Amino acid sequence: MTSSEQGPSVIYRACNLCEAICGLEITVENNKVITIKGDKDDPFSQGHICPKGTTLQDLQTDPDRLKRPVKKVNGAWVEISWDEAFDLAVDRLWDIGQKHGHNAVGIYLGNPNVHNYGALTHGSQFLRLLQSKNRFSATSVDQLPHQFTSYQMYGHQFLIPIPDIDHTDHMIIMGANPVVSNGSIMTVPNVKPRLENILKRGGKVIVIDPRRTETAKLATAHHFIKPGRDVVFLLAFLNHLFTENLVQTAHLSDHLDGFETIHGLIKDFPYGRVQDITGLSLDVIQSLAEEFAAQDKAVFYGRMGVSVTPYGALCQWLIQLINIATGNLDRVGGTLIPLPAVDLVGAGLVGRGGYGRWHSRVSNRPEVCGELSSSLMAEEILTEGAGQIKAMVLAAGNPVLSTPNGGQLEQAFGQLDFMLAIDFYINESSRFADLILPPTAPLEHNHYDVSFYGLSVSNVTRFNEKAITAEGGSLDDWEIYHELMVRYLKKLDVDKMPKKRGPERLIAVALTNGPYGRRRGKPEGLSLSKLKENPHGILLGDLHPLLTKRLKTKSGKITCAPDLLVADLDRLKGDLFTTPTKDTLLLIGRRDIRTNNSWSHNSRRLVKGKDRCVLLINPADLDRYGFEDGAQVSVKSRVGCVTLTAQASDDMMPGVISIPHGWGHDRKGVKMRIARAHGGVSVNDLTDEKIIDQLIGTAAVNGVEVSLCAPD
Ligand SMILES: Nc1nc2c(c(=O)[nH]1)N[C@H]1C(S)=C(S)[C@@H](COP(=O)(O)OP(=O)(O)OC[C@H]3O[C@@H](n4cnc5c(=O)[nH]c(N)nc54)[C@H](O)[C@@H]3O)O[C@H]1N2
Ligand SMILES: Nc1nc2c(c(=O)[nH]1)N[C@H]1C(S)=C(S)[C@@H](COP(=O)(O)OP(=O)(O)OC[C@H]3O[C@@H](n4cnc5c(=O)[nH]c(N)nc54)[C@H](O)[C@@H]3O)O[C@H]1N2
Ligand code: SF4
Ligand SMILES: [Mo]
Repeated sequence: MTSSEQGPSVIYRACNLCEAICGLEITVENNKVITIKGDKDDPFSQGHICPKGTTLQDLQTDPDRLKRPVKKVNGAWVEISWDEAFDLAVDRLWDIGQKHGHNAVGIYLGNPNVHNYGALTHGSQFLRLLQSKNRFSATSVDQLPHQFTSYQMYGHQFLIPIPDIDHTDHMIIMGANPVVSNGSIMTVPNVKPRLENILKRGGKVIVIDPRRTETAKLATAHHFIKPGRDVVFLLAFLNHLFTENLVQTAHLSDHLDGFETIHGLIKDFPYGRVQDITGLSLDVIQSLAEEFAAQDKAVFYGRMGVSVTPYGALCQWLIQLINIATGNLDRVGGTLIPLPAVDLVGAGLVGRGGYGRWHSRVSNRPEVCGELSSSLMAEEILTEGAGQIKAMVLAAGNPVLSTPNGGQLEQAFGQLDFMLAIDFYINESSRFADLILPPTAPLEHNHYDVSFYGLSVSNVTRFNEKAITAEGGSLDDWEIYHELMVRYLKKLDVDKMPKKRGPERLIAVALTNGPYGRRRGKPEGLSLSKLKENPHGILLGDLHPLLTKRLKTKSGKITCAPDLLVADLDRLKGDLFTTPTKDTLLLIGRRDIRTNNSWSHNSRRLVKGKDRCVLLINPADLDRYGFEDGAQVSVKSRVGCVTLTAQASDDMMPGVISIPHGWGHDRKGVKMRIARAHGGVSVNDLTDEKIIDQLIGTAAVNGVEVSLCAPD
């Protein structure tokens, strides 16, 4: 060892890759990661880790990861200095905004932003300066129905009730696969044993899913459902609670506004048609409802499979109503609201939500919770006229692979005057950029989970220092945004520049002012230094009933029948209940334990082995189409066609096929060598930007009508 080299040290840190936020134990020597393991002393995740956690090491050493800004010159990438890059970015965005108006600069924010506190704090400050109404994000291919429903019913988009998984006796899981996804809108490291514990307590886990998933396999029971039809199941379930007098709003009774109108709104649907529509008999649904109502502690939980469908908002509303009608909302063993140490909602640090405060230019579709549907992005770029998007800022996102009709978006991105990407990869989307600003890798910056402690099944807090010091010049996301902001403010002739202060300071203030803070006459209370002294994290206790005290509605009560959702029931009457169910194949998605949306495939460990980008299909359907197991098949939708290997699986509901998202890397200009060599196809070359939830614009990437044919 030379004098400048150090012996190994151990750093504890939360994994930033998915919502489970597992504690990691990272051994570092000479600024290099030696090992990554689960942190057994983390009071929340207790040593749990999945295969992705260890591969943060691969991301750290990936030679394809950018460390310095790159500019496209005659189609080739050229490294430039940070100064030149910041000037170029702001000059171009400013000029385009001046020439064509603020809305000519569009913004797309990807999922990793919510896992990166500096991007959240400083990104929003810079992006607000751009004053563009053309703001898009992964939210509208994801959890928008949860946010919208909470905004409508509880008065704040982030007052989202979370399943009290550790205390419930009965859990219905509709359209989620937590055993693989590790939980979502439910931060729950180590979810599998927690689900198994429900069974050990003598309780039940019931899964409703068009695929017999990994979660379904450990459940008490699994029921297939036709994709996109959950809303009908939920109506029949809720209606049965009313008709059988099983409704017991219990402790909620004084807090409900409009609940008495609900039965009248839903009782006249032609429930005789339910089996036709959903594939599940009315009897089964009714007995599930009776069983649910009979439990002391039960929770109904629905996630991606119900959210990203044409009726996602209605589904999430009905799920809230079922939990209310059975007295399980805001109750131990039902659903509860976390009380995070950095309390964004309580401190008023995030907006309540909104609807229709502005509309999209081309299709006149409403803004929802501060953004427009990502399904509208391509048309806003491609359709000429005043207000057309001419430039994009793409931050931590890969919409070509993650939003519907990726092919059309490629065409749109190809004709922009300017694109700035803030990303460390040249991937399927950022390859269209003119300039890429690469932030530090996750282990190279401090970390606090601003978002996920607010969605967590226990109250918990943890601050982590960086494990590695960045080499090669990359800056943290917040530093990038700060520099952009300073230059933009100069353009605006602002004299007083914001001080360069990192997100850590904001966390320190929010912690001490927060519900557990040192300032509240509690010298033992939380402060940033206390968190730094406890790198494994501090458990702040179980969730407890709190929602009724935190409601942000004008009436101070739960709005059970919001006008927009009630009106949307009419769409259903004129839609699912009247159109005959067609005999086409319906496409759904799939996640795999070794994937993380579109950006985990440049790690050899995560792509090795059997091809995972395959089409799963029921053997009877494969036969019906005349294909052998393992054959190459082409799948066609209105917008595109992809060819991949078909794999027969009894786990698929007849009439339904499944293709995972986040693949399709073998495209010209993608500079991720391992990912390209394991390219796969993109399911979002099949999903249709025209099929959205008409109320809030969420992309319906589940339940897409497709056909199969032999490859040309
Ligand atoms: N068909 C179908 N489509 C889907 C889904 C589905 O189930 N089916 N799921 C949807 C869901 S839930 C989601 S969340 C979206 C995800 O969609 P996106 O957020 O658009 O895409 P990601 O694949 O998460 O890409 C993240 C990008 O951020 C970069 N990145 C990672 N960390 C950082 C960082 O700290 N800073 C910066 N600046 N960049 C970073 C990565 O290099 C990568 O390019 O996909 C959605 N699309
Ligand atoms: N390994 C891994 N983990 C991840 C991610 C990842 O890419 N890989 N991504 C992370 C992200 S960003 C998110 S948002 C979460 C998502 O977390 P989850 O929602 O738990 O994950 P999905 O696997 O998308 O689960 C959706 C389920 O819905 C089913 N489904 C599809 N269509 C329908 C339908 O119409 N009705 C019903 N009832 N079910 C349907 C699918 O078969 C699938 O089992 O996962 C996170 N965790
Ligand atoms: S489940 Fe895996 S990817 Fe998710 S936080 Fe834990 S280690 Fe990271
Ligand atoms: Mo997501």
